[in-house]
Amino acid sequence: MFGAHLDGVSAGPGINDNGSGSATLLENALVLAQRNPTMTKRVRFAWWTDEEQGLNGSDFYVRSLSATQKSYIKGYYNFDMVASTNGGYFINRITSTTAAPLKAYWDSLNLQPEENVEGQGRSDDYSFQQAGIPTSGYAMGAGARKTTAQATKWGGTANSSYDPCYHRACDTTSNINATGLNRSADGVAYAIWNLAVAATPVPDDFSMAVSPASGSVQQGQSTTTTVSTAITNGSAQSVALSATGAPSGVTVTFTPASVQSGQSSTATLSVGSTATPGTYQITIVGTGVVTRTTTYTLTVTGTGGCNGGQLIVNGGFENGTSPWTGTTGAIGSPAGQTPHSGTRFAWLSGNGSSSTETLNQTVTIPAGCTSVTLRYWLHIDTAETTQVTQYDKFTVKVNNTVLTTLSNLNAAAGYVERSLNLGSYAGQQITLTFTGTEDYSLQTSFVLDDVTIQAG
Ligand SMILES: [Ca+2]
Ligand SMILES: [Ca+2]
Repeated sequence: MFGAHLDGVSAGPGINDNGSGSATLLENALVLAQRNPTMTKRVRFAWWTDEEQGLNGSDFYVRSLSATQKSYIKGYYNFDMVASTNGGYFINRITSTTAAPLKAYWDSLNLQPEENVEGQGRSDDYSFQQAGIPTSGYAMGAGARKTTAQATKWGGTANSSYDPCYHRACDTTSNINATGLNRSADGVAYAIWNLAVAATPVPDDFSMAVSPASGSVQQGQSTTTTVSTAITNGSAQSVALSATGAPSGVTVTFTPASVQSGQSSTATLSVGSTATPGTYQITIVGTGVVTRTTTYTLTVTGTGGCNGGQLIVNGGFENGTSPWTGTTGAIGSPAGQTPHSGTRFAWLSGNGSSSTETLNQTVTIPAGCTSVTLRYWLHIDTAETTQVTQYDKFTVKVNNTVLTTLSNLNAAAGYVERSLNLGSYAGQQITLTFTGTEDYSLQTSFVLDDVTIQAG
């Protein structure tokens, strides 16, 4: 955030005509300005009251800021007395980093600026300085007298005040140094541009959202949702809408089919009678100059009223260990085994000594679902050499009833997807348990990943 304090003068933009000086730096910035500039910092202009009475306006403002708000202000720039008729070119804290762009601009005009000694602690930058905020600014001088050396360098009258009408009745709109004001205004524009505008413009862009973001639809029915777009940079663009990820039997149509970014469309999701119950992530795609997406979660329910979907949480073991219970230390990404997908998995057994390790998760199978399928990917390797005896075992249990038993006899390279029909548990809360049990020697590893229960 920057501040501007104009004292005794009224500064217009005036950033094109640079008087007698070279405008190379500013003209470069203005060329960029015609190319859709992207602000990278916020700029706030402020005009302060009561400066002469003790910096009252700026002091009140700075005191009203919290420590956090003060920390947001990366630089405060003061512009006070910037059109003095016998003036010089002064910069507050001229060697500071904050002053650098102001100095660079006046240097480009070969103005040989000097430190603003006369103005130190006397204007509104002082309020910010006292709060630890970096400050700088331009000034052309007030009641102090121009030296002979300064008159030689800048012109004007030596041994006369920078502003002969300072705090006098003759300080009217006639008492303005238009050239100095112009150079100051140009330097302000140059500094703000260089501090707050991206070097490379960011192209037009937009975001997308959908409301509601999810819905449950019975086979043979349909629902609608509103797809909204918002301009996030630059100007509006034409956005064509489409959808991907809809399962067989589900169609998504948009009314209208394309919008100008900033406008909305209605998406209709029609679920045919042949659509498979379950939960699907449908990606709504907006294609313009750039492509943006948002996601709608559609749950297809059977005509029997099943409110199905995928029921296992963290079945890929990618998000910590919750809600799995039991030997949760088996979950991770240790060396020696690889995931089926992602980076993590569950490695039951593999100790080569007598042990039992389990992982449990409790889920509720919705009532009315006719299709309930447990799927999991399992890799088994073993140091056992027998072709006939199950020394080390892996079981899948529901509520302590063993539904599947595998063992060292099922060892094979890579993962194998296995499934179980849990349709008989519809309407029940069940605890699913995977167990690895080893005998006293020769390890067998049961490596589990991507567990799902799809109910529909
Ligand atoms: Ca995984
Ligand atoms: Ca063994």
